[in-house]
Amino acid sequence: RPRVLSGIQPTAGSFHLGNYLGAVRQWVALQETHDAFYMVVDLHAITVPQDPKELRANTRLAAAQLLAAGLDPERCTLFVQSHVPEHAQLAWVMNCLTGFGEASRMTQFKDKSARQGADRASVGLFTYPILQVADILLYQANEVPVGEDQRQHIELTRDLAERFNGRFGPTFTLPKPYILKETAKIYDLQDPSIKMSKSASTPKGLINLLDEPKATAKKVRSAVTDTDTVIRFDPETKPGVSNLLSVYSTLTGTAVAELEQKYEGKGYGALKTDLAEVMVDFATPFRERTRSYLDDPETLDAILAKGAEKARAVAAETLAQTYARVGFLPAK
Ligand code: AQP
Repeated sequence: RPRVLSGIQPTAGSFHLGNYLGAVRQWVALQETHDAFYMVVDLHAITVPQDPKELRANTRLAAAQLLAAGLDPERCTLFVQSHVPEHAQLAWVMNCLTGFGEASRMTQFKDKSARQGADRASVGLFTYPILQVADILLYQANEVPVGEDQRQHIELTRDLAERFNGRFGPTFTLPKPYILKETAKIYDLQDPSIKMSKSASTPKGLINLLDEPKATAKKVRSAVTDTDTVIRFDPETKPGVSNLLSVYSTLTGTAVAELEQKYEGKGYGALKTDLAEVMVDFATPFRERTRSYLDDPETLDAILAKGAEKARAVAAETLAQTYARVGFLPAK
């Protein structure tokens, strides 16, 4: 079975619709066909200031949401990144292989540091794509299911893997991004020119899966569309409506063309009211399942402990091989 690896940050508490449709939904499907490793990336979460108590709680919350979304610990390896120390260890080696200019070209860093103020951005934020390189290479992943915003980091991963392999001998598998066109980028409901994001979206533009259903329905009903009234999928000229159609189509498994037909001659109001209902029908059981996993932290922690053990077995082997290739003297 080919291997997949991906991660999600525990930073914000609730997953948002972009995280779910862009990434987590694919994770659930891929555990059936792939040897799948999924993690809550708490090391990435400290690239911005964090509250320790919240980080701990949010790490469990992220794991609970992944299980609620349908990850099955019998079918995949689910773990917390900091439970596998090899991530930070391999990241150091990768840091030393990356050019300063190369790292400076990462658009995610540019966006995030601009939002924080360049002086306040940490070196960790600057090097986080390189930690991500280590995350992927440690597991010799063939594919990485992510949203479009992560494509550049997968390219960096391939570049560094090739560089390492060229310099020290074949060591790492070159991974490919696994990005589904329809859900590669879910847009902000109030500003469909930007991606839905925990840090850049306004509360009204962002759908958190754990929000109150009433609040979710209201956000969908007040989504920005356009002055036209025609319901047609055309991301160029009708980004707001097209975003709603993508979400609707994916959550219900209905083709976009079918939705266009269904809403022909009806206004945006009808589309939004129905989509609000679809969203609530999806989010309500998701919230309940998340809650039930959180109510039993012992079971949750045991799942994560078992996952970390499985992950470490793979990670330790890759790290040992890397250290040997680099020329570190083995500890006796
Ligand atoms: N709007 C989106 N559309 C499609 N996919 C998305 N992802 C995030 N936003 C969208 C994908 O979700 C996965 C996990 O996200 P993460 O929180 O760990 O990473 P992130 O990029 O930091 O998420 P945000 O909300 O976009 O955070 P900020 O605001 O900090 O940039 C990833 O696979 C990501 O592609």
